[in-house]
Amino acid sequence: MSFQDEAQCDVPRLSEKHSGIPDFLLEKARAAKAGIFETRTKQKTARSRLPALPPGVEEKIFNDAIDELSKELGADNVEKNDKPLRDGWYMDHPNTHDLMTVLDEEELVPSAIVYPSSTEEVQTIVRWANKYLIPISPISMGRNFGYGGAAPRVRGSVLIDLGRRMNKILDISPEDYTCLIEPGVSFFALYEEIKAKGYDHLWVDVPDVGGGSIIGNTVDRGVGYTPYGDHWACHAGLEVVLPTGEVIRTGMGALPGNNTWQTFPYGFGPYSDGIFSQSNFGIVTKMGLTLMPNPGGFESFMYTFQKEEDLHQLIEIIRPLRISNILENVAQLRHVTQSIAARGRPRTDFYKGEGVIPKDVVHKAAAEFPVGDHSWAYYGMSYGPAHIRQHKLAIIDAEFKRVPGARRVDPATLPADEYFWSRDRVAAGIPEIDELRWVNWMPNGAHIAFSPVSPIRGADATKLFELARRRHDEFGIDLFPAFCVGLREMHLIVELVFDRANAAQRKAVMDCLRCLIDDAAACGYGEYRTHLVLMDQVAGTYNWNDGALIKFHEKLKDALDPNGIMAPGRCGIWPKQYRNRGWEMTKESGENSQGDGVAPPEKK
Ligand code: EUG
Repeated sequence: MSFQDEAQCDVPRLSEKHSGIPDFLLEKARAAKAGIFETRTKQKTARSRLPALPPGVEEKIFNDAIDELSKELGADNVEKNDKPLRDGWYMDHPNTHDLMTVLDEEELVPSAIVYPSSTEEVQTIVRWANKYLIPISPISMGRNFGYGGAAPRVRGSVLIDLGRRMNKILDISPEDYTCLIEPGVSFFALYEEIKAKGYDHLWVDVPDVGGGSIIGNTVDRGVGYTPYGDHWACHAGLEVVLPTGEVIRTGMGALPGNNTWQTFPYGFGPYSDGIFSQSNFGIVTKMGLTLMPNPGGFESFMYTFQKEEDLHQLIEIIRPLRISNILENVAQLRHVTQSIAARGRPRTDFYKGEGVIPKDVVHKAAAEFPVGDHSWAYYGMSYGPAHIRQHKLAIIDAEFKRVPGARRVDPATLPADEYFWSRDRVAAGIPEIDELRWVNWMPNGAHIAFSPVSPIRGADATKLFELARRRHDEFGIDLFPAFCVGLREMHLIVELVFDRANAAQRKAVMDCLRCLIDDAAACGYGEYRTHLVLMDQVAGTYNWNDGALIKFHEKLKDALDPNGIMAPGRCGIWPKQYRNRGWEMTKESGENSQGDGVAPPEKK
């Protein structure tokens, strides 16, 4: 299919496909797709780097192994990744590569993709991988965009696409406000099911875009925007297939006949769930999740602040309000450049010059939109009945207005398609698709995130913002920062948007990110999450006491995964077979993701 043909086909529906769009977002998704294809020039080309084989496995042995697995799972459920790579877009995304690739698109590709239908079949695949020493890389749905999408870290791994056939909502408990789900359940799907069942008293917390897997997002420790925004903190119970093929249930799930798996997350003994988030120690096949009670009312609010320097004072005001829960949700504080880009128009609509878009151009554009000119915009939500909201909103208003030039934006003045309303829905647990729009800033738009964590302090916010600004100016990249304020910390999310068909831009973005990570670490900041190609560098910054934590992870890895087959390199954790062979990606390794083979199997 050419990209012109791709542009023609309709958006997949949730009623037809586990990863599809719910009907209520269909028109919006069609419009989003049209916007993306309007500026797409990247052509699909023939593959130039075939075959992609697992390291250390000869082609003949690989082919025999794949045939054997096809017999076990059915030929339809095992496919080689040897056809031209089709990018699609957010709603029709590839599992063959990273749609938002920052490297050559053929660098991080699996050799084959397999589709298990059950936990037992996942065990079968894991045992098969151990037999042939083939690295496997699980995805739930593969929508981890900005952090690697569906791609494996080791080229030639066999990708396990869990979501296609394991996408059941196994339970929703309207009494306990919990659910139990499989990897292929998206935020869209759970939201729709709760609505269909008429459970109006249950809310789902959703991230900026709702197409992703709930399990995938949660085990990568993603965030959403209601008081239940810390997804990992809100999960309760896992079922995990270990790298040697055994299956365990954590917490109360280990007690046969229990009825508390989703209501008491800890069980008895060590709390092992943590090692299955941001790791390569197991494949999560089921997860419990607590659901928020409908708060009985909600009201979004938005304030704008005029000067970039207001950031310091504002963050100081936010901290006590957030910790005391007057500010109740993971709100976003967004920079004006991103607000402009969120309108979904290409940068060239605003500016045709080279280099970073000038400030006066941004402010002039902002002044013409309904919200008006500003430097920062705070999007928050107050929950509960009107009289309770009023109490909290009055405190917030008095505090925010201490910043000279602070302005409350009256939602009644904002048209229905204004970005504010998309934030309003997300903070009310209604999934959205709008967030994608700033990717259109560039033709063939792609994004990759720099996501450092800091305390909620003005000095830290300013330091990180200035650090990001300096490096973006140096590398000629427009700066899109948003602060997401948790309870006692904030995630600064800087999305670097680039043309993925432009090798020079991809390199500038990579070079910029490598500098940002080092700069941040030099000031004591670390990332909460990162892209596959940056995981070694980020893991390397968490190196207190001569890398004691990294060594501990390696010890766990070698004990749990003696053959080193489970997602080698993910989160910077390499099994012993790969260590000291140059697999780590650093500034020096450039675009090369591959080391010098793997150690041969030990004689038994
Ligand atoms: C976003 C938010 C994230 C993240 C990546 C992207 C949204 C962009 C809070 O976490 O990790 C504004």
